[in-house]
Amino acid sequence: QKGQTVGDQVDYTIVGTDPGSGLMQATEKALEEYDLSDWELVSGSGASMTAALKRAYDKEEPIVFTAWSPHWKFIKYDLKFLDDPNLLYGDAEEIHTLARKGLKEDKPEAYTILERFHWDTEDMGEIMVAIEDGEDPEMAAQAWVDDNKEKVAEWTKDVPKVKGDKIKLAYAPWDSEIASHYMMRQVLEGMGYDVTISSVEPGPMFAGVADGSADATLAAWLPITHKNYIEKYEGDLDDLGVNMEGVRQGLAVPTYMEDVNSIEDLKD
Ligand code: PBE
Repeated sequence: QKGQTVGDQVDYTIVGTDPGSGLMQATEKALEEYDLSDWELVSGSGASMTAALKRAYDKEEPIVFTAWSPHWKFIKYDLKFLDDPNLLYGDAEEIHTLARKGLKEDKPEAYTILERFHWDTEDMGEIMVAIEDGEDPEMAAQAWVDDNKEKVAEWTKDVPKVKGDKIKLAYAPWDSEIASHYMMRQVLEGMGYDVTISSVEPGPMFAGVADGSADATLAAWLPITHKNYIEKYEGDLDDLGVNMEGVRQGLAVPTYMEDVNSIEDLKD
């Protein structure tokens, strides 16, 4: 609609994701720092966010939403992140693997695999798209493992198999982390582990690894996204390093919103 600001078009609403996520925390801060006090950030879930996106996208209607990559939405739809000149969403984010204290001594085989685990955004994207297309997550994860034996063999090389030892991975149910945790469950089961993957909210995910009720998580986005959680539990968990580079979070819009390219454009 000509003459309307982007705020008018979308009712000054940003479609958000789950309340405990780093992305929501960063967006609250962005609204302050970019002077967008007349905008409202609406929380929901990853699923409610993609449902709203699908509704808008199918009708080519305007929408401003919280987004992250890798995510199947960037593969299925033409979307763009809005520039973030003040870098409130970070610059080069990475995903880290975290383990509880003592895992290295208790389950050295799993620890070694988790420490070596590294893949890229296309790998994760394959599993995410398969799940979004309706495949069962376990089947989608196993298909990736079967198709990527060499990559998996780099993580498991010379690691002895175990006999049904239990291990528990905690994750928040973001599509990206559903993909990584289902994948790792298949790998660890292949090594003889009895694996539980447990879906929790972001706070309990970090708390669980810190208090030892979970053995590990593959889902720590750093240095910005989960900064608050990491600072809270510093010293209570082990950072096993980066499992994926080149990840990103921020605000996004469909590319058909041609005049909106920066968070600063939301002010007009
Ligand atoms: N996310 C997906 C998470 C990390 C992975 C961007 C929604 C978050 O904001 O905490």
